[in-house]
Amino acid sequence: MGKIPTLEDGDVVLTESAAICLYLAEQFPDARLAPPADTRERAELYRWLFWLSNTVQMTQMRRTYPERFGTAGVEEATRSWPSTTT
Ligand SMILES: N[C@@H](CCC(=O)N[C@@H](CS)C(=O)NCC(=O)O)C(=O)O
Repeated sequence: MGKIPTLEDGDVVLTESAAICLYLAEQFPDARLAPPADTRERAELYRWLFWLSNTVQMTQMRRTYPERFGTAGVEEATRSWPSTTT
């Protein structure tokens, strides 16, 4: 089964959007896609990337495909999101 998104870069085949973002930032440092390593700003990048992939995506998947997951807890989880995401 195909997986979206998928990045192919030579021998590297990578899924997971957060991993792809970090990989691209490391491959193209001159583009300054990510703050420098070992900084508070870099930590914030990790925070939001993991929040998106661990919290938002899972809740959205449960909302989009309720037949796979059921709906228990979805409304409660969505209410806790910051207002900019609702
Ligand atoms: N955790 C993955 C989620 C990827 C994902 O859910 N992709 C969707 C399309 S945007 C998908 O493949 N949906 C089809 C399915 O789950 O069957 C990521 O961040 O890349």
